[in-house]
Amino acid sequence: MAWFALYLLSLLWATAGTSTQTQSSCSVPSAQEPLVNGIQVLMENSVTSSAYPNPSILIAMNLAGAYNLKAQKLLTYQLMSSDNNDLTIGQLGLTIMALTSSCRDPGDKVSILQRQMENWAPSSPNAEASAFYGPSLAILALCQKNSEATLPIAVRFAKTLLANSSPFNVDTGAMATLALTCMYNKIPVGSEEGYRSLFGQVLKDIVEKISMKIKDNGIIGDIYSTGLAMQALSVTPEPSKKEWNCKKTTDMILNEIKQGKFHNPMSIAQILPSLKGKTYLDVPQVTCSPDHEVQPTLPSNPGPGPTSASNITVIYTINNQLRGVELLFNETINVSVKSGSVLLVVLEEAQRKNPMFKFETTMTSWGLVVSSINNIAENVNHKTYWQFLSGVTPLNEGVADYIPFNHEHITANFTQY
Ligand code: B12
Ligand SMILES: *[C@@H]1O[C@H](CO)[C@@H](O)[C@H](O)[C@H]1NC(C)=O
Ligand SMILES: *[C@@H]1O[C@H](CO)[C@@H](O)[C@H](O)[C@H]1NC(C)=O
Ligand SMILES: *[C@@H]1O[C@H](CO)[C@@H](O)[C@H](O)[C@H]1NC(C)=O
Ligand SMILES: *[C@@H]1O[C@H](CO)[C@@H](O)[C@H](O)[C@H]1NC(C)=O
Repeated sequence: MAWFALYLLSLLWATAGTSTQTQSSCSVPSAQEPLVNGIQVLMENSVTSSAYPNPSILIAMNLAGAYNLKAQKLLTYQLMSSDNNDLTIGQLGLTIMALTSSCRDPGDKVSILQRQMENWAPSSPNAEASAFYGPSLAILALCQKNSEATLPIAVRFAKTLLANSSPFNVDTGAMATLALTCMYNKIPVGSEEGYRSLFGQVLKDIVEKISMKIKDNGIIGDIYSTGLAMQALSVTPEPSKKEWNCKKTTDMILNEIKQGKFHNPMSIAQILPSLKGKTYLDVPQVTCSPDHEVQPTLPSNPGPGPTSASNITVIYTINNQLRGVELLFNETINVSVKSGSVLLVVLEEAQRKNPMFKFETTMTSWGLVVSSINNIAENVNHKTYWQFLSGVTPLNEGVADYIPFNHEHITANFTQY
């Protein structure tokens, strides 16, 4: 009997041990640190006076500890002088957090965002999940600046989220978790229990949905949502029933970094905090030490990859079955490009061969978006965009990053989200 009790106790001890262990043994092993430094340097070096001033990059470099102080300064000044009228609520939220992480006063940006969020309502009662991504960023930023004034805004947001039934999106769920966790942690003492139970309930709901997206290999959603999901799962006051093996996820991401999947600076900005044990909730606590440059240990160069001069053929279809009855089209072209070219080169070559394939792009934080093909343009009000597919599977990278293989069938399909 006593033996059995002891056995049970040791079992309990073992499980308790492993659950804390999964959290703490989750940091990047020191042998792999140069790999992480390598992508951080890549991200920081993407900052130039002509590049898109990306607040997510400033947040990531400040959370990680910046190496390139010139880039840090340049980006800080670019963001300080950005015109508030050109920014969406999500971009304002990111810019406020970015300036805060550089120990700068975001000035009137906070009150402007506050006013905009007081008037916020979802575009429709059943808006698509990603419509909550920008508002989550806004609430996260406002929560860090003035949580008490943000309370009514966050309550309305949480209730809308709870009522929404559109398909779940991991990136958005993660950002909403960060925003509502910030609010949850700052509920004023002595206020009604209602706040705690509302935020708690929504957090429980979202975190459960994020856990459902944890794959056997550790990836949460897809590789580009994993960084944000890791942040969410590591801060939430409402852990899910399904256990999360953080080490497995970290190892998988390190592997993907080795495969070169994180070269887009924005993809690095979204994964780096998690690899450094940081989250967006740490932004107000960043300490800005006096300028002294630290040199990172970098990975030994693997040398240039296999360069093959041969060409590949890509089958490229543009399909619009949505807009302008007399404008419907479904055209296919075979394009020959140098092996290893990104998809953008295929689009350029198609356009050169046949004017019907002409296209336009817009610059964003993730790089170039294909905004128009054959005069049919994406439209936020109609929720239309050009979706890119390989066969029938949507691509998980944009045209400037994705590298097609020989005889791949790429389709640009005009569709709705
Ligand atoms: C919302 C959203 C969209 C919306 C954007 C429009 C809108 N009105 O909301 C729509 C549905 C159009 C969209 C399209 C695509 N998206 Co998207 N999108 C997002 C999401 C969930 C949030 C973006 C956001 O609101 N950011 C907040 C605001 C404040 O920041 P912002 O810089 O102003 O945001 C703009 C850019 O993010 C841009 N954008 C959105 N998606 C993409 C994708 C690429 C490749 C580029 C260059 C720009 C871009 O649109 C935003 C609004 O203008 C992110 C998730 C994430 N982790 O970032 C994925 C995300 C950025 N998208 C992604 C992808 C893959 C795509 C598509 C390529 C999918 C496809 N197969 O076609 C297409 C773009 C195709 C094209 N025509 O070039 C990936 C990018 C991964 C990568 N390594 O490149 C992400 C990270 C999702 C993921 N986890 O995989 N997207
Ligand atoms: C468009 O063309 C492709 C390739 O020729 C074909 O497989 C597809 O069925 C067509 N789609 C429509 C809607 O006509
Ligand atoms: C395009 O390539 C496909 C497969 O590689 C081939 O079957 C088709 O005949 C080609 N079409 C043209 C117009 O060259
Ligand atoms: C090879 O691809 C390039 C574009 O990358 C193109 O200009 C050239 O014509 C192609 N060569 C052949 C033989 O098709
Ligand atoms: C292309 O878009 C149309 C219009 O939204 C949609 O009906 C169709 O299913 C899409 N095709 C693919 C392959 O996703």
